[in-house]
Amino acid sequence: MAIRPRIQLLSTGGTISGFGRTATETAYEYGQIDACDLVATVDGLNHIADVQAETLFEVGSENLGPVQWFKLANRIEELTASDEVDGVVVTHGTDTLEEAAFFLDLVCRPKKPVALTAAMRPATALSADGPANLYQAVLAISTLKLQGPEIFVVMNGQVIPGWQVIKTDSVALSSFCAYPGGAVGQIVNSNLLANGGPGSSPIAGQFHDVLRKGLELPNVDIISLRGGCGNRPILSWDGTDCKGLVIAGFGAGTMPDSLATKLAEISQSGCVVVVSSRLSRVIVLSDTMSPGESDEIIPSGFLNPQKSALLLCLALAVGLNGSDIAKLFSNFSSNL
Ligand code: DAS
Repeated sequence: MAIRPRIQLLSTGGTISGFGRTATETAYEYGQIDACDLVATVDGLNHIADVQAETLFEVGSENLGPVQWFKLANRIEELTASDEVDGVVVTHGTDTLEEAAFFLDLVCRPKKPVALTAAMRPATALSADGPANLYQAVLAISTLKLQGPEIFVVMNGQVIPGWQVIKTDSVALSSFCAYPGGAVGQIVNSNLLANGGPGSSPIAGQFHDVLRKGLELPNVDIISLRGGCGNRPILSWDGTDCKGLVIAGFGAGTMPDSLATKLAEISQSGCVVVVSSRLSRVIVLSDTMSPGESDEIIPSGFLNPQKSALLLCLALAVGLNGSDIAKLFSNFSSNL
């Protein structure tokens, strides 16, 4: 047998490792399956790789945040630096998978490919998607086509650059897609059809110091707008310990004029303000935002509010000022 790639599996919890009460319920208990059990549920996995399993956490990803992201990122750096490891697969919840993947892209400098995967249905569900997703994630980074030291998300047969992944549906198996680009690979049975596009963001690993020095991430809030809100969301916002604020505005970054006026005051008081959109496929540019928005207010490009908040958080953690942060966000609105 050809030497099989050595893949390390890191399990963090989520639906993929959950048990439902019946095969037709999507509600489930977390952490019912540890990493070793997850591997055992996937027939044929040992034909494509030698998988070693490790349980990092056993929680829903709605409860994961900077503490766990740092632990996961450090473990990925450690494993991918090892000559004994050819790649890392992370099983994760779906709800904050896009933040975790973007965080890893920005702070990690992995030496081998990393694939995150998850499941929309618990392991006990009829046609559970977890085992196929796990198989495909291992396959994706075991083939020679995706050997770049990059972060990918593999879901429902799609190989997606980690930083571009968005969750678009609460329950559909096809919930994850790449935005604004496209998938860099499609898996059919045991074949990876890869167009080999880049998996890393334009600023991949730029915040490696945050990981290396264990810098604290400052608070950044997101305010989501609804029609007719006027400036009330800002009047009721307690921004005392917030150095950054992201607005999930309408369309391509519009908002009520009265709110734009308040935001201009906030941005001039030292709080860095980024405007994104409440839509799932976002484009906010300086000339698409509301006219009253001041020059200090930063358009998010095609980053959705949660990714904008993460990038703003990291930028503030390393001490960047407003104009440097604006340059950072421009990486996500120029041609790639
Ligand atoms: N509880 C959610 C999570 O862990 C569900 C899931 O995994 O899909 O993200």
